[in-house]
Amino acid sequence: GNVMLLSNKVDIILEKAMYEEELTSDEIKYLLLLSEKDDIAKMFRVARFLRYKYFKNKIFYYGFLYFSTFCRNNCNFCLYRKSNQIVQRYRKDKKEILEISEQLIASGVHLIDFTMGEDPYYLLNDENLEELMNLFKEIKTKFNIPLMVSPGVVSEKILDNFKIAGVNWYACYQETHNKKLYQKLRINQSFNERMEKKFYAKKIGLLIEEGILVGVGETVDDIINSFENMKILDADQVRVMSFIPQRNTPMENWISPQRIWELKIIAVMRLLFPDRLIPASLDVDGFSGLKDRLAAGANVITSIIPPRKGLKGVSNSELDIDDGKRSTDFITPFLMKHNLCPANKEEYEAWLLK
Ligand code: SAM
Ligand code: MD0
Repeated sequence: GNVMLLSNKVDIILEKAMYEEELTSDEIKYLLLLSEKDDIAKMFRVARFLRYKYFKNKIFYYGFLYFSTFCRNNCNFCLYRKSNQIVQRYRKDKKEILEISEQLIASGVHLIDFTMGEDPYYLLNDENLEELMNLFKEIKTKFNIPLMVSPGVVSEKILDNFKIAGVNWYACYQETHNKKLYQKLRINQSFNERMEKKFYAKKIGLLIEEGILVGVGETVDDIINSFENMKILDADQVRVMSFIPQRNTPMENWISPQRIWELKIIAVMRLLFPDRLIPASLDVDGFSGLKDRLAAGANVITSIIPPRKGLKGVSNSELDIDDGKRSTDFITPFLMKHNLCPANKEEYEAWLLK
């Protein structure tokens, strides 16, 4: 009975989590360090229980439109870092962006994430930037769809303009909240500025997504520190992604971390942020990585990309894209098989207004 059950430390902590009582850092650490299969399975069950409490069996779909892969930065982990001369880059024009958006929307995504490298074409030219803002406005009025932008670090004025254009979300991942580690990953980029832009975005009424990259030399305490920062930011969507080594970059010979680490972090995020959005990204392990991430408590499928449009992913620039395995047609039957289903438009939009 209960007495037996609660004699286990893991059960005591998970019961607290289930009732949404605040966990101490030691308890969070204990969960992150779980190594017994049964214990981890129990944690995933509680994560799914909390997901069900807030979202029932409804999953959200995010289209991913990486419209420019040009970047002025030199992130050590990224394929698209400026110094990588061997990568073929593209910048989609207005017509292509509109067409792809329309196709994504018709396929049933709840949101489109417009992502770019820190492309000087937009960031250093007011006219081009204005055209981009107009494009977002046009997409908003034409299709009435929630929008996310992932443009990197931009000025407050640009964030204001995104808000005016009707953009809902600003995504900008810190990768780590350990300043020393951050400096090794995001070479010559200000830690504080990146954080401050998220606080500013939140202040002007944008929803924000914060995220961490794992397998890059972080400690368990770094992860706990990131959770604390996500709390302080009051992030609406929180994510973790396993690092994928990229050819011709300083970290190309690193070994990608074991996926159980990312999965445990997804589950702990669900316990700590039960009512927030947590992605299962198709970008890390493609379609085959979806099942485990959903089982760990994720509730948004991100990186849905239409095939054969010349679009790329970030961490897995090609995996599952052109054969259509990152499309809703392919994913929905799989969800149904696992007693989950795509939410409808109204359900997603109701969450945004909560
Ligand atoms: N350029 C913008 C920025 O840096 O914020 C937006 C897009 S950036 C390419 C999106 C995210 O992809 C990064 O913040 C990082 O978390 C993730 N990412 C990039 N390279 C990765 C890799 N090799 N493995 C896993 N995730 C990666
Ligand atoms: C994803 N590949 O959702 C995308 C990307 C950027 N906002 C998102 C990392 O997995």
